[in-house]
Amino acid sequence: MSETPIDPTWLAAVQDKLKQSARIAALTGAGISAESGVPTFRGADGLWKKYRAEDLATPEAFARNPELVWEWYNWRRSLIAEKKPNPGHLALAALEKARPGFTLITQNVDGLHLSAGSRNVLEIHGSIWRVRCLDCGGCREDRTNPLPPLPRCPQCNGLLRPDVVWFGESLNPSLLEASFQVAALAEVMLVIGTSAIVQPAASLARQAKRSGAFVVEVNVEKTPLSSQAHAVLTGPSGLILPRLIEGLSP
Ligand code: BJW
Ligand code: ZN
Repeated sequence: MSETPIDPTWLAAVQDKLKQSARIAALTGAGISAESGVPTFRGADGLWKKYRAEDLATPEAFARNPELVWEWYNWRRSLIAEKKPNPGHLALAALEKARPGFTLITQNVDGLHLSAGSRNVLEIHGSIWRVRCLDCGGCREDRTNPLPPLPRCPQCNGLLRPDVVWFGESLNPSLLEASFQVAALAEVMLVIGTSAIVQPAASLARQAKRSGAFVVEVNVEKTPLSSQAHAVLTGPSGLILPRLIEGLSP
């Protein structure tokens, strides 16, 4: 883990902004769960270094070889099942308690924000803990581990798929619309642990900035968003987020 000290001037500036603001939004990515031990997608140890997205995270891949895709999701489900929220997740749950106008938009499918106690959460890439029937469209939570190699719908016996958003698929339109609205109304937008390259999620920060939000990036590395953000806090979110909410009262 990086030992880079958090820039005290920026830290104080962002703490002040949070104290003054009622409508706060956050967009999180895989980086916030990295300190819980959940692998990210890009970067040296990222999933896309070992696995090809084209083989595992597209509707075409699932149509070609659903067993292979389910094998990968069963492995990820077993890995995530053992993981716990880290201080970054917990800080965002505490921020929601202090600011009821706080909305959390997450690209993560691991469910760790909900485990941490966050309630106002938009899971725009779905959840690895839900399954959806290809035939009847029925969708439900199922934490069975592992699921059978080709799990079937209890209602109609259709093939089930993970209820996540793969490349080339549209996001749920009402969740997406709600997310852009949250971004447009936010006074402060925290963008945490995302490489900010996957669309349309990456556009949410730009939308927030266009609408006048103070945009804060929290990441261990620079991203395409860094030059656009008003403040860039470089370091692990599990260290930075608890500091950001220090002294924040309802
Ligand atoms: C830390 C840290 C610590 C580490 N503390 N930080 C060309 C141009 C533009 C767009 C496209 C294009 N070609 C195709 C597209 C569209 C495509 C897209 O954006 N592709 C890009 C790769 C270019 N998007 C889509 O297909 C989306 N649908 C769509 O657009 O529909 C309309 C359409 C269709 C077809 C064509 C055109 C339009 C759907 C995207 C679905 C993404 N799905 C996945 C898998 C979800 C299911 C699953 O998990 O199994 O979502 S892919 C993966 O990427 C996952 C993530 O949610 C998403 C974003 O990744 P994230 O969260 O940012 O993680 P990383 O790993 O990239 O970054 C981690 C970050 O954390 C890094 O910055 C680290 O530094 C940092 N970090 N440790 C703080 N401790
Ligand atoms: Zn069904």
